[in-house]
Amino acid sequence: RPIIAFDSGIGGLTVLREARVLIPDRRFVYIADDAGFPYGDREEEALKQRIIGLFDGFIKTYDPEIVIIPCNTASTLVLDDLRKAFPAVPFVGTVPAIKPAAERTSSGLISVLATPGTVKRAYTRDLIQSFATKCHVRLVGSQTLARMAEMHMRGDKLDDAALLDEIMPCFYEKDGKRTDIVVLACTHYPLLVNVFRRLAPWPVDWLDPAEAIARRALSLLKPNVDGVEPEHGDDIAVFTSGLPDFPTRRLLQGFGLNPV
Ligand code: DGN
Repeated sequence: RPIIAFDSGIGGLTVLREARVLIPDRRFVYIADDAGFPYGDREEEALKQRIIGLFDGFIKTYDPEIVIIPCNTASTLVLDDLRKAFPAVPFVGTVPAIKPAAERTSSGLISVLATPGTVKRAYTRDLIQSFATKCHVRLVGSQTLARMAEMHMRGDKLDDAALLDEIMPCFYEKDGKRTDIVVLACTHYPLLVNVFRRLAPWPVDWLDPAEAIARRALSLLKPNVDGVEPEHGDDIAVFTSGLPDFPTRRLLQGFGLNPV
């Protein structure tokens, strides 16, 4: 039984690459709902129904051992509903790493860089209330960064000034202290992290949850009793919901993955 990983585009690959390292003995099915991309500012109820409807088909078709949702915008919206709708399947979500950031910060000033959807979710506010009341947390929603990440992976030249505009609100000072952690709360953003580092007005810890998500997924798997490892090149099947000429397909091919 495979592991499904699901995102609106290629951002989930930042988690998938960690998961494949930690879990080499399983088959992965990566599904990109690129026909629905970007999820960032979609109306909540419609997006919820879309994702639950898609999963109805995925669960029947693949009978996955577990499902990873390497997408903050989807996880903060439908994780609970998916668990209720498919109680037999363990779901591993990806939600803003506010708790680890609150544990790690020295200045007490944290930023969460996400999509507008993730920023406005009750789920995100609850995380702050539960784990970060002693810190100052600034939520920064970007409408364009996920798309910029996809363009960057396609080889398009990035507009440094436009990108800096998007990340700049993450950097603030208070009582002589500065932001020291920026949570990458959209799985597309680690694809741009080297550029973020280059443009940042001062160094911060860019917190990428990918490895933690992969560990969580590993902890939920049953031992692979037959010890059969997938053949290299056969361990990932990739599906996209868009038309064959959708850019996501070319992007995935750029990663050496063949969309079906
Ligand atoms: N990669 C997704 C996330 O982590 O929120 C969302 C990207 C998008 O659809 N805007």
